[in-house]
Amino acid sequence: MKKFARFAVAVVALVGAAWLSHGQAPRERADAPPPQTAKPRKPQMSDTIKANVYADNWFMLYINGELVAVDSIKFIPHNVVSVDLLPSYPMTIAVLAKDNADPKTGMEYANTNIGDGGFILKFGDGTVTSASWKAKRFSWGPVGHDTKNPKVESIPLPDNWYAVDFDDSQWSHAKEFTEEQVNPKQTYFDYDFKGAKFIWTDDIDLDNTVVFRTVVKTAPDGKVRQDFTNLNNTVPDGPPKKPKK
Ligand SMILES: [Ca+2]
Ligand SMILES: [Ca+2]
Repeated sequence: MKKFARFAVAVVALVGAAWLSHGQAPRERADAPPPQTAKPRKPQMSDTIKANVYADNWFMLYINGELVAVDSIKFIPHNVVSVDLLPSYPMTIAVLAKDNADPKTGMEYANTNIGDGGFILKFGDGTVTSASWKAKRFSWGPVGHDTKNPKVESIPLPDNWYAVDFDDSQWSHAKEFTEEQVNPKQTYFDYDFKGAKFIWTDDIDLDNTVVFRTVVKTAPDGKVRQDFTNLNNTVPDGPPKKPKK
């Protein structure tokens, strides 16, 4: 009986070892071929994401150091700019936003009114504006709400404010504002901004030129997307070349 028990244990061990070996995923086995890398291909529109942007009153948008959108209307009517983007992560987003303001008085409508700003953005990958973004003002006025003797203060915009490696670590975070505070026009409601927050620097009335920056490390919606950044360094899915004779 003892002999049979030892035999049974040995058989179970052998079968178990064989099963374990068989059950291993092929790429985990030493003799398996390396996993195939994705073949370079040309990007298609299905690889892009939609960017919806609304600014009171104007913006320019840089992604990874490249200019990708400029608001085509400086002042009114307030418009939504909707463009296609080919995303690449990490994604550095930098925005120059301006409230409509006379550069000498900080006011609008023939220097009779202090206008307010506001900026909101949503990308098809789930990227949205929020207080997690960095923000800094570069021009503000009329200082102290003094409309009788209006003065504007400004600091120069750094040359590389939109660059990926620009250091914004000392900047404050953006402040979120409600829809009621910004009071966007109807066109805003015709586009998808769900989950995005209106942002500006601290004073939505007096701060007239501001810069926002953020880095989106991975796609917020979790979708894995091919990176086409170095497309010009490869020959994507072209027909095989004829061998030279
Ligand atoms: Ca203003
Ligand atoms: Ca405005």
